[in-house]
Amino acid sequence: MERIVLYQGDITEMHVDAIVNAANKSLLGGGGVDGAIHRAAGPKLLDECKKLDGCETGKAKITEAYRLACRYVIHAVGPVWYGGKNNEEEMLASAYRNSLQLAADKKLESIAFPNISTGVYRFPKKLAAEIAIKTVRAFLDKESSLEQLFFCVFDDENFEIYEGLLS
Ligand code: AR6
Repeated sequence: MERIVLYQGDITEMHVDAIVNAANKSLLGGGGVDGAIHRAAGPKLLDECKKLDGCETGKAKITEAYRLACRYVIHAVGPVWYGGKNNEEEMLASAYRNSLQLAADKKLESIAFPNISTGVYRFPKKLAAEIAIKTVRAFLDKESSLEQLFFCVFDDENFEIYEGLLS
């Protein structure tokens, strides 16, 4: 079984233990994949998020998934791209790593990531994909409960990039 799988589609429909949300520091919702996740999960997700007191860039927090098909939502805060000299690369790697650590702490077996920071936050897509793949491979190489990791891409550009890098 392939441990890292490329999937194109809507992350809110994925039947995995946890989906990752590309959230912002407030954890109170927004547009893009964050908006889609909150819409699909229903208002109880926001109620739980309000109790979390936000989240720093590069970190992540976990909640229940309510009406979603998955069991948990891991809200990761990626960096806004300001040109690359503000520690953006390390912050993006850190967002992936901390999400994976939360999943491993709960002994989850499957997880799906969107392309964190590559939408509204303008992180260059190819560089973001290289960082994402390198970071998750390093994590999965350690002992981890995770048996399957999905890169859930939405747009064709990210699909092409991931297809090229993963093959
Ligand atoms: N399923 C999977 N991927 C999606 C979906 C979906 N339903 N919808 C969009 N994407 P973005 P960011 C992809 O902008 O750049 C929010 O307002 C999209 O094509 O959602 O990390 C938050 O509240 C892109 O490749 O997240 C923050 O304020 C990727 O998800 C801010 O945006 C990420 O795009 C975070 O910005």
